Amino acid sequence: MTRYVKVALMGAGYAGKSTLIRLLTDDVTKLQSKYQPTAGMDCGTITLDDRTKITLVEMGGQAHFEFMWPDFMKGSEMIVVVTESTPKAVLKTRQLLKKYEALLAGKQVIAIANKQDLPGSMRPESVQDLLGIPTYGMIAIDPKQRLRGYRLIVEGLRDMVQLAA
Ligand SMILES: Nc1nc2c(ncn2[C@@H]2O[C@H](COP(=O)(O)OP(=O)(O)O)[C@@H](O)[C@H]2O)c(=O)[nH]1
Ligand SMILES: [Mg+2]
Repeated sequence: MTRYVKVALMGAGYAGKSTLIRLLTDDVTKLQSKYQPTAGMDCGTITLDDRTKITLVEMGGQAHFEFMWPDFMKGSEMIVVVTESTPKAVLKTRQLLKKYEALLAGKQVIAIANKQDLPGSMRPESVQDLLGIPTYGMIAIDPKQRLRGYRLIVEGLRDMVQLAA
């Protein structure tokens, strides 16, 4: 029987969650550059082995979807907080983390400092200082980052659930 391990992506709209899901889960070679806000949710699946699949679920970023976040978080083994790497976006992300602190407690939580290709981006270490959780830089529109992104998720999950090597 296939086991599904759920990973929830949270973060403000426009952070790059849908792009990250496409980067990690599809066969797409061309990553869409025109922004389409996610209505409700986006999701994709990574097949880890013949018994385990990872489902990446995006929690819709717009405020009117926030009411669904607690449910998404409860059922997830891991939460990936995606943020743009501008100081303003990072501070907003910090507020989100504070707001949902209680629901995140005891879960594997990492942050992705996305859009590192944009000039003036904060370095992942600086983002980590502000957010207080392990933070990794990312360029979700760059197909070359696919393996690295995949590893971040799989290694993060390894601590939480017993996955086959
Ligand atoms: N320059 C740059 N743009 C990105 C990157 N990741 C995503 N984007 C763009 O940012 C916009 C919002 O991305 P999307 O994945 O829809 O954000 P979401 O609202 O968090 O799901 C889109 O136009 C993406 O192409 C990145 O690493 N670098
Ligand atoms: Mg989206």
